[in-house]
Amino acid sequence: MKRIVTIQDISCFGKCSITVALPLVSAMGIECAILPTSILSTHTGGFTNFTFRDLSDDIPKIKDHWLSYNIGFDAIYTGYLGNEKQINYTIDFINSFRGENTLVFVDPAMADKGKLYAGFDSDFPAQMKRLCQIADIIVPNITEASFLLDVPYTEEYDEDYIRDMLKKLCNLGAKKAVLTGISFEKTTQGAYFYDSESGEYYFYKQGYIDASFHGTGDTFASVFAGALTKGYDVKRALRIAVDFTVATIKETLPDKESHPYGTKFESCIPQLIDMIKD
Ligand code: PXL
Repeated sequence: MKRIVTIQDISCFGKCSITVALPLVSAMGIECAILPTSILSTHTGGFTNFTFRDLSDDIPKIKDHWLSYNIGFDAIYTGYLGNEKQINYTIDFINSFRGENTLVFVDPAMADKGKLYAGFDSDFPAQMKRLCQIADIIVPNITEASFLLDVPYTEEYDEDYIRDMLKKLCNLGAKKAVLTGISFEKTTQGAYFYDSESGEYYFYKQGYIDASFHGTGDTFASVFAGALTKGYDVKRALRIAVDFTVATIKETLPDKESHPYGTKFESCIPQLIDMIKD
């Protein structure tokens, strides 16, 4: 059985990060170890006065304990990290556990719709950039990519702009990059992939849905990381991740008002299992 470790926060209520990654990765038949970097009462979007317990100092201790047991991982999947210290410890963790065949998958979860998430200062993207530099694959949305590249955020772009952005993202150090939430026309949205080693691009889109829910980036990243870890080629993995994320959004649309904090992804898990039947 393949094994992923996911390094990100636990948001106790709100469906994102570990509470999304753990069930989805498990449903894909992959063992999912967790390294919680902080515990929040809720995620930081749409809630105020949330609690934040910083678990940074546990990260090296957990790392050392796992090393003493020779525990290994097929993939290291990182998501939301709360501060520079967590990024430094995560880089150190990757350096300790990375083997020849370990997939290092980085979701630089820090921003959306042109803005950094609550609690991050303007220096944070430079820190996240250091983590992206050592990844095999990074999966920013266009806001995160703009912060990583230090260019102004824009919703007006064409295919050349996106291809150039993907190249620049790979120039940071990652071999592959995916830009999520890409819309060249009002009716569609998808994910654009670039492999800097082969020079190949691939865009996979679905119909545009005019609604946004928290945690959909984490749903995409968890399923994409899972499918890559299973050994699926990137295009197939990307299609599964996009299709599943869209399915969770469609599932939640009728309850949009009562579910702004997350999707009803749980009801879609049987679909995910179907999608990965070989
Ligand atoms: O979904 C990304 C995410 C993860 N963790 C926390 C967040 C967010 C997005 O807002 O606030 C704590």
